[in-house]
Amino acid sequence: AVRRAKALQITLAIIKPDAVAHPLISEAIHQKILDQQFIVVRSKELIWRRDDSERFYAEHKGRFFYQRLVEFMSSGPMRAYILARENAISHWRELMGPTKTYRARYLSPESIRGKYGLTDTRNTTHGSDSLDSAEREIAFFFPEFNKKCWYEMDEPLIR
Ligand code: RTP
Ligand code: MG
Repeated sequence: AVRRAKALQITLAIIKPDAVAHPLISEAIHQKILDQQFIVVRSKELIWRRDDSERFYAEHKGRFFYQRLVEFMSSGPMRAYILARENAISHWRELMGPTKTYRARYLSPESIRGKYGLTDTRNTTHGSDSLDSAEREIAFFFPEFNKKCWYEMDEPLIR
């Protein structure tokens, strides 16, 4: 059967500074991305300024963890990916496991956060939670990325 490009969904994934700080952990997460048949559409390592962090997490402004989240995410290098796959958004979130480390350890010990999460804030990874947030977050990290162009250009390659 021909696997149509239309079935591919794209999402924004981040390996956060806590995981990038540990080469074996970031490598294991990267390997998981490949093992799970995601197509790595784009990836880059970068360091956020504090105001990048504040803008990206604006929806959490006022929550008790906002300051620590913003500081943590601008504390060192991270790796951002555009990943493509069928059901990329939900599949990546499933692989990450629950946000909170104690939940991840008990409910989903094989998940990325279950294995490597340090705290509820330093929890290894991020993934877009909807089509709208994927679009916004991809544009945030990769403003030059043209989704329509990528789908059209690569369709013959991914059948
Ligand atoms: P994510 O955005 O990373 O996919 O996780 P999520 O939707 O499940 O979690 P969300 O509630 O949106 O929180 C975003 C990020 O804020 C940090 N956080 N720290 N209690 C805490 O200290 C706390 N709660 C959340 C985490 O880094 C979380 O991923
Ligand atoms: Mg979220």
